Amino acid sequence: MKELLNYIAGEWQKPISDMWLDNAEPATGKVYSRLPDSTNEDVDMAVEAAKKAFPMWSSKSVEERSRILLAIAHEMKSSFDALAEAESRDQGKPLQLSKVMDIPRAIQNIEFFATEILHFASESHAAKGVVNYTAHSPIGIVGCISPWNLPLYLFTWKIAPALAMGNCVIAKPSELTPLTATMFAELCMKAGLPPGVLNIVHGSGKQTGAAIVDHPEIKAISFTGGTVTGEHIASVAAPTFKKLSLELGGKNPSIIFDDCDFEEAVHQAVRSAFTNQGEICLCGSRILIENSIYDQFRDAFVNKVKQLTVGDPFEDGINVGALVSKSHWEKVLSYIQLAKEEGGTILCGGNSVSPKGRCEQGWFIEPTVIEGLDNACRTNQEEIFGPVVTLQRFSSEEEAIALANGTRYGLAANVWTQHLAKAHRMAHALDFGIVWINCWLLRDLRTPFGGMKDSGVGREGGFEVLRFFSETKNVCVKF
Ligand code: TXE
Repeated sequence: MKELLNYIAGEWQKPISDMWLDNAEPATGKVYSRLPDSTNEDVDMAVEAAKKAFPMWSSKSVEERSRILLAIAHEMKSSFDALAEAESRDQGKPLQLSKVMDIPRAIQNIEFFATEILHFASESHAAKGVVNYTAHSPIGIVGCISPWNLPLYLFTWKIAPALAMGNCVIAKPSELTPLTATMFAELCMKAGLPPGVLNIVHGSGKQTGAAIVDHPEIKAISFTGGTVTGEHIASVAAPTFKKLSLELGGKNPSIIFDDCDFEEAVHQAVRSAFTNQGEICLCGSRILIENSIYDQFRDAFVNKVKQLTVGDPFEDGINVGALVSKSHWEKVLSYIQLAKEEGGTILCGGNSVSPKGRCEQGWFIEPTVIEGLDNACRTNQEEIFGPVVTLQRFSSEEEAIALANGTRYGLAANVWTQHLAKAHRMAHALDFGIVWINCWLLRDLRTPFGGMKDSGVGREGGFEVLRFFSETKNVCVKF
């Protein structure tokens, strides 16, 4: 069985406690590797390595840091196929998706922040006889904790800006998807990243994640994951005054007006609902449809959903792979049961799937569409994070806004209308960190990324994240 190790001080390290976790392939349900369940001692060792590396790394010129990050991106390109295969095996997503989304974006993350740092500038405020300027310096040692849905994509989204800014990093990928982060460490070695600059410590959230959050010498935490975990991290970190960036869950609406480009709206609503088995925090899981086209849209939508194929992520033409873990698979199935109990009608899907052959024991669920539920029920309020969506009607802009805003979450919304003024009105009225008009998951890495309400605190991306990963100082000079 494959053994994954921690990457500390530029070397592979076994967990000091010799505690291990099993890692399964979602498509087969079988354990195929194991990873450290690291403790405080391993995190201490990583922090010591980072402390040693920090003076050297932070004093490198931005050009030098940029060059090393670009060398890492180059190594990733050389290992593109191996990374894509590992990601699909570990996470359950179709291989094709890893090839067109996860791995290209992970490479882009590194390249983007490697070059963005060359253009990062701060403000200056001139007045009579005095000038103020803002200086940004690296914080020191920072913690990056990432989830299992887009493993290498979100891992690199955090560590690249942290490293570019001159920090040293203690990173923990999700214990459910540790493989590509481990491969990434190998590529960092090849690219010449100095030892201790990036340290990857594997393990469970409760043990390893908690040790990172608790550590007094880790000055900032960037976390993506569930809202409940985010609440917990905030409560633990607040008394220590660590900087926190929390990117949490969502219950995102896709809002379909009767003046939309119908074919495109149907196509993108399906994509937004079921890409990555619905396991993307930005997926549109509540589809709100204007009354006048409700029946027509529902029928076209359901018809398209029925054409999606579920099965082995490594087979050609598969649209929906396996859910990441048995417990998550059970959770999603329990929400389908709940939707029935709440009075919903299943228009398609609703069952687990057991494909013939090697994937018979895998964790698959049919893409599921439900109608007939009101906005207040749990199915419409709680994040399911699987291939399950609900349809609801609305008959005015005001009602659409009230339904869309009527949850605790505020991550992303997408709006479908050809009416320019209506599109802008909606964008302003929606309480979401991202509003896509006539598109979905169209990302420009320069833009601020994050949620309102219980979807998180802070913004990633662009220059925002470089400010997060730095200390800001006002320097006031009188002359
Ligand atoms: O997330 P967790 P899980 C949502 C989604 C999903 C739910 C639970 O609703 O069903 O979260 O998924 C680490 N201290 N999203 O259980 O537990 C953990 O090891 C420090 C939304 O996987 O939040 C992992 O590395 N760290 C989301 C990371 O936190 C802790 C993406 C996320 O795990 C910790 C994934 C602790 N006490 C799930 N407990 C999105 N918005 O993108 C756990 N961790």
